[in-house]
Order: sequence, then C-alpha cells, then structure tokens
Amino acid sequence: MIDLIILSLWFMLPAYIANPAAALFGGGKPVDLGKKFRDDRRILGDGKTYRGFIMGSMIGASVGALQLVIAPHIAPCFAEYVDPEAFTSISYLALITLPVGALIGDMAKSFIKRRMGYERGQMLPLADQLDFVIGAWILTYIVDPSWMLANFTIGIIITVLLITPILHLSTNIIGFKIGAKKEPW
Ligand code: CTP
Ligand code: MG
Ligand code: K
Repeated sequence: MIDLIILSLWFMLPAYIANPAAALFGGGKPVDLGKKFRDDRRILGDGKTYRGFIMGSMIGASVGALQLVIAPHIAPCFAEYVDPEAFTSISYLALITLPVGALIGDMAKSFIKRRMGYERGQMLPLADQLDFVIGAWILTYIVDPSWMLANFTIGIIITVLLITPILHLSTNIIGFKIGAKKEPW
C-alpha cells in the first residue's frame, strides 16, 4: 500500500508540478488568441495561456530532471518499501511528456468545458481533477510506451486516480489562499 503511494507520487510528480506552476507563472496571451468557436463561445478561454503552458512544462520537466539526479541517492531511503530500480527508472522522454501531456489534457478539458457552456474557472468535478492525469498518461504512452507499461501497473494507476483528487483539492486551496488561483478548485 505505502509502496504504491510512494511510487505514484514519484512517477506523477512532474505532471503534478505542471498545473500549480502554470497557475503561478501563467498569464498574458491566451492560447486561443481570444478567438471564439462555432458556438460563439471562447475556444479555450483566458485561463489557458502560452506562458502558463511553457512555464508549467519547463518547471515540471525540471523537477523530473532533478528526480533523475537525486533518485540514486534517495532510493536507498525507501528501499524497505520500493524496489530502487523502479525509483531510478524515470525516462528522459517521460520527464517531458508528463508535464506537457498534463497541460495538454488541461487545455482539452477547457475546450470541453467551453462547449458545455461552462465559464472560465467554473468547476467541472472530476474533469478538473483528472484532466491532467489522463493527458500525462496518454502523451507518455504515445511517446514512451515501454516506460509507461513497465511502471504504471494497475495498482499504481488506481492509486493515482484515488490520491490525485485529494492532492489537487489541497494544492488548489493553498493556491487560492496565496492568490495564485481565483477559485479554491
Ligand atoms: N494557467 C495558464 N495557462 C495554462 C493553464 C493555467 O495561464 N495553460 C493559469 C491561469 O491563470 C488559470 C490558472 O492557471 O486561471 C488556473 O488554471 P485552471 O484552473 O486550469 O484554469 P481555469 O481558470 O479554471 O479555467 P478553465 O475553466 O478553463 O479550467
Ligand atoms: Mg480551474
Ligand atoms: K486544471
């Protein structure tokens, strides 16, 4: 159980970091350039910006790179629970696809929200919490399927799906309190 939680957090960290980094450093020109879709609503909305996408991707990937560097040193601390091999396995491709995929998933969700008539920032339960997980998994699976299949066992997938909404809600409440987010979700 504890091993699943440790590995889930470890593998998903670059994706988990991408969202709050986009919220902290985002702003400026929106990805959809202010354009509207056929339904006369914004394609994505003002909550999806180039700066958020780029900063979120870069910071998420930097955290992944840092994980690669420190893994051999901290894996022994967790050896009681987790196979050090798994700990040190984050691939160069995955440390990029996890945050980039997370932010693509987040944009795809905004596209769907706008089509449903939801305004920017309006909550869509579960989609708001899991969009980036699904995006991170799909892009990683496309780019580096062998890493994905070797590390994301059914147990880890279920653990991620269970712990992510809790983590997401807690970081968003912090983000709201420090003023990085307009809503606490
Ligand atoms: N953000 C950004 N660029 C991105 C993603 C996020 O600039 N690609 C910033 C925006 O300031 C956004 C904040 O992070 O308002 C919080 O992100 P999120 O909750 O995903 O966006 P919402 O504003 O809730 O918009 P939506 O309803 O489209 O999800
Ligand atoms: Mg939101
Ligand atoms: K989001």
